[in-house]
Amino acid sequence: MSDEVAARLALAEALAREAGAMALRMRDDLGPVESKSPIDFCTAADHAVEAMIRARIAAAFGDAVIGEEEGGEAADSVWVVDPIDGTANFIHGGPRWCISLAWMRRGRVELGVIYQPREGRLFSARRGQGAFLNGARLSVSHLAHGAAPLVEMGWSERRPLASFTEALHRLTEQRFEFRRHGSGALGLADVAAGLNDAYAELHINAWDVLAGLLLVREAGGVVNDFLANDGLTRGNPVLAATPEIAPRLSALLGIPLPEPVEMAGSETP
Ligand code: LIP
Repeated sequence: MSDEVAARLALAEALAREAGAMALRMRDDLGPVESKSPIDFCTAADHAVEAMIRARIAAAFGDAVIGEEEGGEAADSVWVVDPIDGTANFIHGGPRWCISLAWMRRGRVELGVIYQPREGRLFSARRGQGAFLNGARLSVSHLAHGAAPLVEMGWSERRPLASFTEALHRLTEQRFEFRRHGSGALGLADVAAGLNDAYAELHINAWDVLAGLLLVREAGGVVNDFLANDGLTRGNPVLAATPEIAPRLSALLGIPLPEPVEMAGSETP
């Protein structure tokens, strides 16, 4: 049987670059933004990028797609796509936004690609074969920096603001540094790259995280079982961390980790 994962990984990397170039072009003539909630917006670029990605996947493989803007249904062979993650940053003109693509086969994430066009960073992982940034192998930090652990925490209106601020308070009490940057996918990619020591959010969607969670596992990190309890369609909390702080963060944030805590290259849910 031909290597169907390799063929899809090659398409995902090419698609991420093409989608990134499309989003950059459209940024120059953004048009009106569409409000999904008082702080959650999308643009014509989000819709156009997702439509292009869907069309190219259909032409190449005929696989199902679940996307942030047009939705979709689970299937044995399904892509999970965020056309522009970090849309608020994209709208405001900042660099911290990306394209995120993951492919699942029979319920297991086999590949993930995240591309940040403004910084030229292409993150890529295939299950069991490591995580890479522009071809260079990645590793989580293992706290090699010797400073306070840095946790990026996301938040959306899907959870009360108090739950977020209480979590920040607990992190601070435990001498963790924290940041919020508005793109869960890039927050996870930076854990895989050792630039964040952890990423957490009390509720986030599958299209924001599936590629990034595979990157973190393949870079030697620990992640929660995001797909449990229908996480693919309902979303879930997310926790991804360098192993040295994963148990403490799990207890502090109330996000369970699978037992035993597995390292990169083992079975991915
Ligand atoms: C974003 C997520 C981020 C979350 C933001 C937003 P979007 O996705 O990646 O983790 O905290 O509120 O949901 O909407 O930019 O694709």
